[in-house]
Amino acid sequence: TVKAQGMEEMWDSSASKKEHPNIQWFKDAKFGMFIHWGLYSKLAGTWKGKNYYGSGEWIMNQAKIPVKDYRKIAADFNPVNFNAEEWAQLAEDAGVKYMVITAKHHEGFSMFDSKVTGFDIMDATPYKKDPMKALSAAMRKRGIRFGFYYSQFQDWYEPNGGRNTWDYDESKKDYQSYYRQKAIPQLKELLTNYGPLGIVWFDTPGGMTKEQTAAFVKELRQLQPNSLFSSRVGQGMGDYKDFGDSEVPPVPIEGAWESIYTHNDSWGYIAHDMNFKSPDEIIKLLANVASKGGNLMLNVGPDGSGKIPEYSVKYLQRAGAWLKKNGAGIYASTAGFIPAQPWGVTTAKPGKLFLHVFNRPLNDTVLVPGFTNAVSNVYALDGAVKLPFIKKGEDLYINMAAVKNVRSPNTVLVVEFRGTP
Ligand code: FHN
Repeated sequence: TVKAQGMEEMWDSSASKKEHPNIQWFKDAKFGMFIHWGLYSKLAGTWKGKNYYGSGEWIMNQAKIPVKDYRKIAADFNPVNFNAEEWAQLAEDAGVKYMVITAKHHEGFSMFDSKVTGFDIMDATPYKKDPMKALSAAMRKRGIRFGFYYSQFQDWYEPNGGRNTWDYDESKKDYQSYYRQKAIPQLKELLTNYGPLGIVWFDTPGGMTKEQTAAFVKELRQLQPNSLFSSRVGQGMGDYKDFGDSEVPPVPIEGAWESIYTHNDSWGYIAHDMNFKSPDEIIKLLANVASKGGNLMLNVGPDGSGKIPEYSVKYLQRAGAWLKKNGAGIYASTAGFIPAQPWGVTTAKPGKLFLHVFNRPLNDTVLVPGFTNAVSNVYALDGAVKLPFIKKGEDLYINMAAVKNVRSPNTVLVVEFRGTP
């Protein structure tokens, strides 16, 4: 494995950096659900009859919608189909171990009950309920960690928030006053009113020096020392590394980290985006990320009524069904010590190497080269089917003909061995 460097300039991967004492659950989790949900979900990728594509949550910026028009969307935002139990049940069925949802994205709208602003779901919409209260409770009930995404710098609604250049003059902004008056008090609300949070997921840092970021982190940490902060808090801080959007590192990486992916092409709901990753693609992506030692956090974008797109529901459930049988090769695993092969990738646990066979060899013979340890047993995880093997020097040959399910997107074979690799 190598240290994460150069992948995201701000991340401090020095060995001297102490790990967060509560990091182990995150390292073991492997699979998380990301949710982008806000006023943009109601626009669904369309503004004044024009269709936008790519990132639904960026529509205010793409269409340069003035704040005075954007705020009106809230008056019609009424997600009556939102059902916290259904969302939490989907998370459980999908087999994710954590969920992170947008409390406030760049648009500046608060999807929670905030006393700091009137531009929140309680005050500005007919819905007048706090969906985050219900969701955090439903997740806790199921023992799945819950966390908030919070756009700490970009806030296109506020005159002093980052990056709205169509209403405000960026050079005249006082970012510090925005941090003092909105971001910090809101983060305090989130860290106080929703029980223990697994993660606070920051995004697109800006407007703070290293010293200011350190003070910001320190102040917030006091409220929930057990909660993990993502690396996008900026300035090399945070408890684990997030790679760029839709990025998997090419080689195994040490330490706690996460790859983040959209399910279709957008984070926020776009009605005309039907490019959903199939269950097979999700299963392979998850194994690929795990084989490098990281977590996959996969996003879904509910619509403005509060419904998660049916393809996200169906496909995540199918991925979850695979995980029920094959999760031992994913959860709590570490990067595989055998690099990617023509047939697939590997993950590991003490005394076990998991072969994730994506491309079943036509002769049913899986070659694992460079395997130095003595092998005691080989079997397919699903059904515990024992498989014959031979070792020729450091080449391990496994015959998987006895595995009958030829359609599986990822057949996991377990190699039990003696000693340390
Ligand atoms: O600009 C955002 C984007 O809308 C989305 O939230 C992603 C998710 O990782 N983060 C930012 C871009 O990196």
